Amino acid sequence: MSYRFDVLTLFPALFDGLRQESLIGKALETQIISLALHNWRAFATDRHSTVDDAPFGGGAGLVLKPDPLVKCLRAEVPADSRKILLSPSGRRFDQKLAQQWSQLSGITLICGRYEGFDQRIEAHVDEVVSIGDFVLNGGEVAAMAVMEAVARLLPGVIGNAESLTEESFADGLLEYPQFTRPRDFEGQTVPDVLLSGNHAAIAQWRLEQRMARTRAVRPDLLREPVTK
Ligand code: 6GU
Repeated sequence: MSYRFDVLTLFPALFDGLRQESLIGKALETQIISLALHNWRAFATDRHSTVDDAPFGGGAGLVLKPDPLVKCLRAEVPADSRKILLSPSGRRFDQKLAQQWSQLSGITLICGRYEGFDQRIEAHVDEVVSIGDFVLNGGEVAAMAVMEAVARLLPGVIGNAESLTEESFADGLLEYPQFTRPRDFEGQTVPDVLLSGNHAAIAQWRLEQRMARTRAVRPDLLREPVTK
């Protein structure tokens, strides 16, 4: 059984590149995942296929109307799929959520555009999620980020399963620095310990590097409970 991604978007062509290239493209090809794109404009009922309208109470911009979007959800998305609304006002997406969602049979990602959603749409989703403290014009790029974070945790998507447990965030620390040939790149040399063949010393050095890097760049992670 494929892990099923459903994506509601007014701009399905934005997903063309992702479907053909990348880890997602490969996982689609091997049918580890499937991707169903739904343009809910098809569920608008007026002559101009309107999906947005002016906000009650006034203000700038347009708000996504609830009816075509909710109709699309009901008609085209499996009832048991976890429905996630992508919005800068949502709870922050993280590795722990990616882990949890990778255990499901699939998720539905709903991409907003314009200035926001009619609040009543929230009653029809399970979760509202943001990918960070910045504003995108729409949820599409956020949906792609979530898809990639989830898909790479599925069995068979990443060749080397060990790289999943060793990488940043798997245990709440950033990754250690990596080096490959040449040993001397324009005067920058590889740390001696990595050439020593002493595996215990290498493991110790890498752990120290991870802690130092996390303390310097992301001290907030050291105060968070371990995400496993
Ligand atoms: Cl999920 N959507 C939008 N429009 N902007 C965002 C975001 C999502 N996450 C961070 N910024």
